[in-house]
Amino acid sequence: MKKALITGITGQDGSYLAELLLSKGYEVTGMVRRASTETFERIAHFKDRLTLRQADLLDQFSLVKLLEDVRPDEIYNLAAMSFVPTSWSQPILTGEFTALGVTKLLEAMRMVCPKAKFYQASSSEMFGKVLETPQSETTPFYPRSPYGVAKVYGHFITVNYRESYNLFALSGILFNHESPRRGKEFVTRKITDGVARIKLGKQKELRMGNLDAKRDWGFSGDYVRAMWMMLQQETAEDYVVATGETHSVREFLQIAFSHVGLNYEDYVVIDPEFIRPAEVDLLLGTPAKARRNLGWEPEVSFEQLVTMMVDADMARQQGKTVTA
Ligand code: NAP
Ligand code: G4F
Repeated sequence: MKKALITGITGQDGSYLAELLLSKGYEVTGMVRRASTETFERIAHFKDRLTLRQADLLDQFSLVKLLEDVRPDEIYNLAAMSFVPTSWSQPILTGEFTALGVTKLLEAMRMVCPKAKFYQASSSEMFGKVLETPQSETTPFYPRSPYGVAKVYGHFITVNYRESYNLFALSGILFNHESPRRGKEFVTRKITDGVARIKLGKQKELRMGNLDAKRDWGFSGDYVRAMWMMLQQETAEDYVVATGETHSVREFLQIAFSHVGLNYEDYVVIDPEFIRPAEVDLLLGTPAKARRNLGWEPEVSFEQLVTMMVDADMARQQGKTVTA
């Protein structure tokens, strides 16, 4: 039985990845940080099949101890401060978690289990003010937020540990991916939650930022499959994971509201509070390498993603349990 360690298991991707690995027969350990209230909502429906261990990306010794105890075959480093606007209000903490945290975990792996395979959650946010379109594994980075800068550090320290110490360490450069488990502060879930509440008369308007920003949006369930596939290869290489389509926030709004028979223009109010100090205007990735080397394909279309999220939020707002 293979052993996997997932940092960030309580997050969107961690929960889908854990379910995928369990379905493949892995013994899965999730790293969680201590909190006064547990944040296990996304993993509650299969928590009894996991081992959860407390450690923190900020605490080197806790990581070493964790790896000594678990001795994983595969390590998926998904934990990070992942919300771009918070990276402007907490830039130093973002760097500690999202950048230096990667080095701490790589160092622990180098010391304790150098034969393990390591996945780093890199991001299309590293392309920022894009230098070419579509973006691929060879597109230079131009990050536009403290989060993007921290992810560039995490990306290159992973490349460096691979090249310097011959570790099997790689990065997935994942474009935006969403699901009914997405945090409510991200634009897609903010919209689908808002649509459901407006439809049911619980909310009157939806306050938004830049509607012209474009993103290459996919489904988290498809993307965690790509993470696993990368670690099953003979050689460690970095991969872009994207759908190859880009859509604006406005298009997302149109589909989401019209799915419940409403017109977004009647409810959306532009609020300067949600405009960022620097914007990433357009992201569009090419998954050609992932398709060629891994045989990976996304299975959920943009429209299916939007309607799946609206349906899940409608069900939640009506008091139903959603585990999708
Ligand atoms: P998420 O839902 O925000 O989950 C983040 C996870 O990191 C949570 O489990 C959180 O734990 C944990 N975490 C944060 N700081 C930690 C610390 N100091 N020690 C231990 N755990 C910590 O993010 P996601 O959408 O699943 O994304 C997973 C990863 O992929 C992140 O690294 C993100 O930056 C990256 N990424 C995401 C996307 C995307 O579109 N979703 C695209 C590219 C890259 P708590 O529950 O305790 O807060
Ligand atoms: O959903 P978002 O907050 O995601 P963003 O900034 O693209 O970051 C996400 O994707 C990255 C991959 O590229 C990940 F690395 C990162 O961890 C995260 O998962 O915003 C998307 C777009 C932005 O252009 C933003 O300006 O939506 C625009 N937007 C417009 N109104 C809004 C809003 N974003 C949010 N969060 N809230 C709004 O009201």
